Amino acid sequence: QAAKVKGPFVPRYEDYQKVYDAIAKELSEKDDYDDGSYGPVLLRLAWHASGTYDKETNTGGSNGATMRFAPEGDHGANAGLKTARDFLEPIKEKFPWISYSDLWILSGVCAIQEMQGPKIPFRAGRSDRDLSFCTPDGRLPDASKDHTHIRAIFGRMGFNDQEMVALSGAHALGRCHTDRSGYDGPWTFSPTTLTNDYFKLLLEEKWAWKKWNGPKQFEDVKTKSLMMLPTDLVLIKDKSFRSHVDRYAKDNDVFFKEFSDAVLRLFELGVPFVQPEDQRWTFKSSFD
Ligand code: DDH
Repeated sequence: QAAKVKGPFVPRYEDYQKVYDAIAKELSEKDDYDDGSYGPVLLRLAWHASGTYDKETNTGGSNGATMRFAPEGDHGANAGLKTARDFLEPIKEKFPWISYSDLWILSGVCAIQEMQGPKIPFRAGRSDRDLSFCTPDGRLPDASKDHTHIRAIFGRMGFNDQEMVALSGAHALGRCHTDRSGYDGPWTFSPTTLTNDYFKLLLEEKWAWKKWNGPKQFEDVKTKSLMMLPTDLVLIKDKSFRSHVDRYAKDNDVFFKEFSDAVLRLFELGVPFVQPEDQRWTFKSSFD
């Protein structure tokens, strides 16, 4: 009689859904952070892990989770993201088989869906790499810059104008922190729910330079409780960007569809997947 041999554990859809559920549970339980959710900072971690991608050299991107190491973790743009990495540490302990790189991206997917955003289909297969894979500083956008910079940074990742604007809609979520970026305040009145309000507010509110001794940013003239970065205002000053802001402000469904497509692409940049494109997984949300 053949002995029962237990092969290596090969995680499947159900296993990743369990990780998703564990992140969603922590998100709903730890509701005393910031505006009531770790969701925005988890999304920012996934974006900053992915947004280092360079299509010419095929370096950077979410494969590797190299932000764990000092050179990249200490880049100015990544200030404050240790909060997100620490939040995920107990999850990693509970599911040691998942790579940090897949975990960070799965948590970005979970954050978007749990904050009532669209479904973001997911593929697994990222592997963690050592610090020799850290990307050089300066690959992520600088909020003080103009349209040339935005196109250079996102063009390097392979995105077009429409995708750049769609991705920027993530600023419906979360806030700026003076002790992280130096900027201050949220973009919308509902920073823990994904909506197209970022685009609506860009168009409908009057924006003026905030009078303070922090970095140059805008505030809404009416309530002075919302903010926009210089790079946010560029989206309504540049004609091509503006055409997409108009479309997204008018129709939340169009925004959700194009945001989902662009985020999916962002999260997959530079990852050598085995799982085929037509077999992505869509996870159930806690409220499905
Ligand atoms: Fe962003 N972002 N982002 N952003 N971002 C900040 C916060 C958040 C820029 C600058 C800043 C994207 C694009 C850009 C999120 C998601 C995304 C902060 C404040 C700055 C500064 C950080 C702090 O002080 O804590 C610039 C510049 C750009 C650009 O496009 C030119 C994109 C593409 C995304 C995305 O997710 C796809 C989120 C979420 C936050 C809120 C974080 C938090 O802790 O809250």
